[in-house]
Amino acid sequence: MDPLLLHPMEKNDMKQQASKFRSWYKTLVGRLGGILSQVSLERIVKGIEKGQLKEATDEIERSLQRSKNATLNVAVIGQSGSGKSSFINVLRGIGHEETGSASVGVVPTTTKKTPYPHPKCPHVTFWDLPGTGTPKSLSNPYQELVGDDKYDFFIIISSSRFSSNDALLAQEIQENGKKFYFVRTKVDSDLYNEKKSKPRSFKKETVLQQIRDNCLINLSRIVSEPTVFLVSNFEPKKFDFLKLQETVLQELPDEKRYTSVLLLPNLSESFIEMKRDIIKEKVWLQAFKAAILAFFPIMPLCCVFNLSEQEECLKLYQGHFGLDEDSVSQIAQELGTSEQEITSLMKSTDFNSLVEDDSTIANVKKFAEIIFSITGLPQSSVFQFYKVYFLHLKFIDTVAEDAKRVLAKIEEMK
Ligand SMILES: Nc1nc2c(ncn2[C@@H]2O[C@H](COP(=O)(O)OP(=O)(O)OP(=O)(O)O)[C@@H](O)[C@H]2O)c(=O)[nH]1
Ligand SMILES: [Mg+2]
Repeated sequence: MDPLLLHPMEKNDMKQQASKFRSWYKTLVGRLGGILSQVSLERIVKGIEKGQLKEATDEIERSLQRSKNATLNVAVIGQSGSGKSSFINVLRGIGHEETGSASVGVVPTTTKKTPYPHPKCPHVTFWDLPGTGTPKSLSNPYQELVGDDKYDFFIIISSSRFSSNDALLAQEIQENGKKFYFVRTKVDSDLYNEKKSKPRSFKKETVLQQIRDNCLINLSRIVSEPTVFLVSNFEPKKFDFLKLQETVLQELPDEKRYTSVLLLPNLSESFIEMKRDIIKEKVWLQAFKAAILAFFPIMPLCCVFNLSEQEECLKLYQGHFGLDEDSVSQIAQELGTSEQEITSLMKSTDFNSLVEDDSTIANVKKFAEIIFSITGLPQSSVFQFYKVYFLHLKFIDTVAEDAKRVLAKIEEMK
């Protein structure tokens, strides 16, 4: 049973309620982890166990605020021309020729440390650092470029054989107690070149393995369990791009995960699922907090159902899944089709039918009746509260399914 039905009237039952909360929370959290850190989860469980519900809800609020305000600074560093700026553009979902993109070129291009905030979230910044290994490059790139300590982690970009510069950077980052991910770019052109030069013996997997092994052998002299991600900045759906993003998300501090998941491009069904999981988790935590507080006499379960507010929320979810008006028009343009063709795949464009959906209303009635029978809280406010809660779950599911259909269409048409 959904612990939104938890009620502190049954004081002797609070241990059971706390364990219900813990197991329910585990079912909400995707395989990458969720919004609550282990420490916060334990504090909330303890609060419920002891009947100190205000402490539990305060902890939920603190976690939600931390995840909302989290900043992320990622430094991208490596040999000149290795594809750092191109890589940053891919992460920001910006074409190399678009306004605001990082400049990309065949000659040394990035000459000073440049911050590139994510267009959808200014709290997340990618730092494009000038390339190493050119006549103008610095003698000790780490000390001179990195200097301060503001970065959450580094991405070392390399586009050819593992070099002494790559080794130096990896070592310096490691010695400074920072995390790095090693990314080998341009594997598309390696495959092309190998196929051209050895058409009879060419095997894609063998070439990729050779590249991977070369990096791994060299990195293993610096870190104990090295990982290498092979990517092409021209084909981010292929090779290890998705794996890299998943790995980073898994290893990020919990409070930074929510924002980072929302910024994932809709490159795969699994990314769409990750977004769905974490947005639902946030909605549930907010509802859980409100439901508990409602048992305090001074805090009624006040929730006014306002249609235009709900419509705004639906738009917000569409934005999280890359289906806002601007994104739809960009997708249509890229596919050489009309916006109408894309919106015809989206059920979330029909706000009214989502609001009037029978299954949502049935769920609302069921929950509201149970709560009323336990607490005697005014039925109308309980009804409104659950209506907003279930409607948001419906919005999120519908937009996520829309995103999958649009993704399939993009794949079909490309
Ligand atoms: N084939 C291929 N070319 C790439 C890839 N990534 C970047 N390039 C090309 O490599 C060249 C250099 O890319 P940049 O992104 O400017 O490299 P950079 O590391 O930022 O270079 P500097 O700013 O000079 O240090 C450009 O011509 C890009 O189009 C890739 O994954 N595959
Ligand atoms: Mg550059």
